Amino acid sequence: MKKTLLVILFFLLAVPDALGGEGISIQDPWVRQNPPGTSATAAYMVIENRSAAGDELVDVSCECSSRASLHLTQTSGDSMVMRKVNSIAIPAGGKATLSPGGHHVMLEGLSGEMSKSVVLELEFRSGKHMRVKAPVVSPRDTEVHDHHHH
Ligand SMILES: [Cu+2]
Repeated sequence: MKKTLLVILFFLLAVPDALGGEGISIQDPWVRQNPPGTSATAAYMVIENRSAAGDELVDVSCECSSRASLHLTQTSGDSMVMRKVNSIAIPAGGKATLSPGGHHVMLEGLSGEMSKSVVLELEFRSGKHMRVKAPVVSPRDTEVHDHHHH
Protein backbone atom coordinates (compact mmCIF):
# COMPACT_ATOMS: atom_id res chain seq x y z
CA MET A 1 0.00 0.00 0.00
CA LYS A 2 2.86 2.38 0.78
CA LYS A 3 4.35 1.60 -2.60
CA THR A 4 1.10 2.56 -4.29
CA LEU A 5 1.10 5.89 -2.46
CA LEU A 6 4.66 6.57 -3.53
CA VAL A 7 3.83 5.81 -7.12
CA ILE A 8 0.87 8.18 -7.01
CA LEU A 9 3.00 10.87 -5.39
CA PHE A 10 5.70 10.43 -7.99
CA PHE A 11 3.14 10.69 -10.75
CA LEU A 12 1.76 13.95 -9.32
CA LEU A 13 5.23 15.43 -9.02
CA ALA A 14 6.21 14.31 -12.49
CA VAL A 15 3.37 16.10 -14.24
CA PRO A 16 3.22 19.63 -12.78
CA ASP A 17 1.72 20.93 -16.02
CA ALA A 18 -1.37 18.84 -15.42
CA LEU A 19 -1.87 20.69 -12.14
CA GLY A 20 -1.22 24.18 -13.45
CA GLY A 21 -2.17 26.31 -16.39
CA GLU A 22 -0.50 27.07 -19.66
CA GLY A 23 2.57 29.22 -19.64
CA ILE A 24 3.52 28.95 -15.99
CA SER A 25 4.99 25.76 -14.60
CA ILE A 26 6.49 24.82 -11.27
CA GLN A 27 9.62 22.75 -11.01
CA ASP A 28 11.31 21.07 -8.10
CA PRO A 29 9.07 22.29 -5.25
CA TRP A 30 10.19 21.30 -1.75
CA VAL A 31 9.68 22.29 1.85
CA ARG A 32 12.34 22.18 4.53
CA GLN A 33 11.37 19.94 7.45
CA ASN A 34 11.08 22.18 10.49
CA PRO A 35 13.28 21.20 13.47
CA PRO A 36 11.35 19.67 16.40
CA GLY A 37 9.69 22.31 18.57
CA THR A 38 9.63 24.99 15.90
CA SER A 39 6.59 26.20 14.00
CA ALA A 40 8.05 27.91 10.96
CA THR A 41 9.81 26.79 7.81
CA ALA A 42 10.25 27.72 4.17
CA ALA A 43 9.21 26.34 0.80
CA TYR A 44 11.24 26.59 -2.40
CA MET A 45 10.64 26.01 -6.11
CA VAL A 46 11.44 27.23 -9.59
CA ILE A 47 8.62 29.02 -11.40
CA GLU A 48 9.02 29.01 -15.14
CA ASN A 49 7.08 31.28 -17.47
CA ARG A 50 6.96 30.10 -21.05
CA SER A 51 4.40 32.68 -22.13
CA ALA A 52 5.05 36.02 -23.80
CA ALA A 53 3.58 37.96 -20.86
CA GLY A 54 5.27 38.57 -17.54
CA ASP A 55 3.48 37.52 -14.38
CA GLU A 56 3.95 37.82 -10.65
CA LEU A 57 3.43 35.50 -7.74
CA VAL A 58 1.29 37.62 -5.41
CA ASP A 59 -0.11 35.28 -2.78
CA VAL A 60 0.39 31.85 -1.33
CA SER A 61 -1.35 29.67 1.21
CA CYS A 62 -0.94 26.22 2.73
CA GLU A 63 -3.26 24.03 4.77
CA CYS A 64 -0.17 23.09 6.76
CA SER A 65 0.24 26.54 8.34
CA SER A 66 -1.87 29.39 9.68
CA ARG A 67 0.21 31.93 7.76
CA ALA A 68 2.07 31.83 4.47
CA SER A 69 3.88 34.78 2.92
CA LEU A 70 6.46 35.68 0.32
CA HIS A 71 9.88 36.43 1.77
CA LEU A 72 13.30 37.51 0.60
CA THR A 73 16.49 36.72 2.48
CA GLN A 74 19.15 39.39 2.17
CA THR A 75 22.63 39.52 3.51
CA SER A 76 23.46 42.68 5.38
CA GLY A 77 27.01 42.68 6.68
CA ASP A 78 27.49 39.40 8.49
CA SER A 79 23.85 38.72 9.12
CA MET A 80 21.01 37.38 7.04
CA VAL A 81 17.75 39.29 7.23
CA MET A 82 14.38 38.12 5.97
CA ARG A 83 11.75 40.55 4.85
CA LYS A 84 8.28 40.21 3.45
CA VAL A 85 7.75 41.08 -0.21
CA ASN A 86 4.44 41.79 -1.91
CA SER A 87 5.22 39.84 -5.05
CA ILE A 88 7.85 37.84 -6.91
CA ALA A 89 8.22 38.69 -10.60
CA ILE A 90 8.31 35.93 -13.19
CA PRO A 91 9.55 37.52 -16.42
CA ALA A 92 8.12 36.53 -19.80
CA GLY A 93 10.11 33.62 -21.17
CA GLY A 94 12.08 33.48 -17.94
CA LYS A 95 11.88 32.10 -14.46
CA ALA A 96 11.90 32.96 -10.78
CA THR A 97 13.99 30.81 -8.49
CA LEU A 98 12.92 30.44 -4.89
CA SER A 99 15.89 28.95 -3.05
CA PRO A 100 17.68 29.09 0.31
CA GLY A 101 19.30 32.52 0.75
CA GLY A 102 16.87 34.21 -1.66
CA HIS A 103 13.17 34.36 -2.28
CA HIS A 104 11.07 31.76 -0.48
CA VAL A 105 7.60 31.01 0.76
CA MET A 106 7.56 31.50 4.53
CA LEU A 107 5.27 29.12 6.38
CA GLU A 108 4.47 30.17 9.94
CA GLY A 109 2.18 28.65 12.53
CA LEU A 110 2.65 25.10 11.30
CA SER A 111 -0.14 22.86 12.47
CA GLY A 112 1.82 20.07 14.09
CA GLU A 113 4.38 17.82 12.55
CA MET A 114 4.90 18.15 8.83
CA SER A 115 3.80 15.17 6.80
CA LYS A 116 5.69 13.74 3.84
CA SER A 117 4.38 16.44 1.56
CA VAL A 118 2.28 19.60 1.66
CA VAL A 119 0.08 21.28 -0.92
CA LEU A 120 0.80 24.94 -1.64
CA GLU A 121 -1.77 27.18 -3.29
CA LEU A 122 -0.20 29.84 -5.49
CA GLU A 123 -1.95 32.93 -6.80
CA PHE A 124 -0.61 35.02 -9.65
CA ARG A 125 -1.20 38.62 -10.73
CA SER A 126 -2.81 37.30 -13.92
CA GLY A 127 -5.49 35.62 -11.81
CA LYS A 128 -4.03 32.19 -12.36
CA HIS A 129 -4.21 29.76 -9.45
CA MET A 130 -2.01 26.73 -9.07
CA ARG A 131 -1.82 23.90 -6.57
CA VAL A 132 1.61 22.45 -6.06
CA LYS A 133 2.49 19.36 -4.08
CA ALA A 134 5.85 19.85 -2.39
CA PRO A 135 7.73 17.04 -0.66
CA VAL A 136 9.00 17.73 2.85
CA VAL A 137 12.77 17.34 2.91
CA SER A 138 14.69 16.77 6.12
CA PRO A 139 17.78 18.93 6.81
CA ARG A 140 20.07 16.01 6.06
CA ASP A 141 18.45 15.46 2.68
CA THR A 142 18.51 19.22 2.16
CA GLU A 143 22.32 19.24 2.09
CA VAL A 144 22.28 16.65 -0.65
CA HIS A 145 19.57 18.61 -2.39
CA ASP A 146 21.51 21.86 -2.28
CA HIS A 147 24.66 20.25 -3.60
CA HIS A 148 22.74 18.67 -6.39
CA HIS A 149 21.31 21.96 -7.55
CA HIS A 150 24.12 24.45 -7.01
CU1 LIG B 1 11.37 33.89 5.56
